[in-house]
Amino acid sequence: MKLFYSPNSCALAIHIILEEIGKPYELDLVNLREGAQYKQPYATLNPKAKVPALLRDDGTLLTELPAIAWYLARTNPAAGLLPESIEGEARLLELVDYMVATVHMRGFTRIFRTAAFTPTTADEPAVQQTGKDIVKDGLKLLSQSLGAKAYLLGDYSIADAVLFYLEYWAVTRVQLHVPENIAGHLARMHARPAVQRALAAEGLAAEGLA
Ligand SMILES: N[C@@H](CCC(=O)N[C@@H](CS)C(=O)NCC(=O)O)C(=O)O
Repeated sequence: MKLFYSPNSCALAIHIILEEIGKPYELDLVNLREGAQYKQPYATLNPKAKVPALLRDDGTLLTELPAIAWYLARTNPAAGLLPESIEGEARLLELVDYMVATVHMRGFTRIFRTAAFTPTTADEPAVQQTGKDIVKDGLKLLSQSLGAKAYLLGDYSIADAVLFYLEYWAVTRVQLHVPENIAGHLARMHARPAVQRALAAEGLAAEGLA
C-alpha cells in the first residue's frame, strides 16, 4: 500500500491511521506547495488532484479521506479503529463527514485558499473571518460531542485522527484558541506513539502543544 500525502495536509489523518495499524506501507510525497498535484505522474493517477490517496496492493486507487479511513479500519479490524455497533459506526461517520466537509472544506479552506472564494481582493479579510467563524463553531460542536470522554466515540477510533488534524491546524496554523477539552484531546493525541511517528515523518514533531 502507498499513501500519497503532502506534509501537514489532511492526509496526516490517514498517515496516523496507517501508523496505528502498524503494517508496512510506503509514503509518496505530492508537494502541494509546488503544485505537484497538477503535474505528471500524479495528475493521471488521481485526476481529482488532491491528497490523500491510497494506492492499494491490487493496483486500485482510493480517494476521499473518509472513505480511505473507513476502508483501512474495516480491513484491519485487529487495530480496533471502529466502534462495534451500527449506531456507533453511524455516529462516527456523522462526525467524520462534519469534520471534513464542513470544518475543513468550508472553514479552513477559506482561511488557507482565500482567493478561491472571491474575485475581489478587498473581500478577502471577510472571507477569512467567515472561515475562522466556521472553524470556531465547528470546534465548539465537536467539543460538545467530545464532552468529558477521552476520545470522540469513547474508545479511540479513526474519528480521533481526523479531529487531530483540525485541532492541530487550529493551534499551529491559525493560532485559534480551542475549547479546553479539545486542547486535552490534542495533548492525548500527541502522547500516542503512532501520532508521534507520523508527525516526525512529516517534519512536524513537537508542534501544536499549548
Ligand atoms: N474531499 C477530499 C479533500 C481533500 C483535500 O482537500 N486535500 C487537500 C489537502 S488538505 C488538497 O489536496 N489540496 C490540493 C488542492 O486543492 O490543490 C478528501 O476528503 O480527501
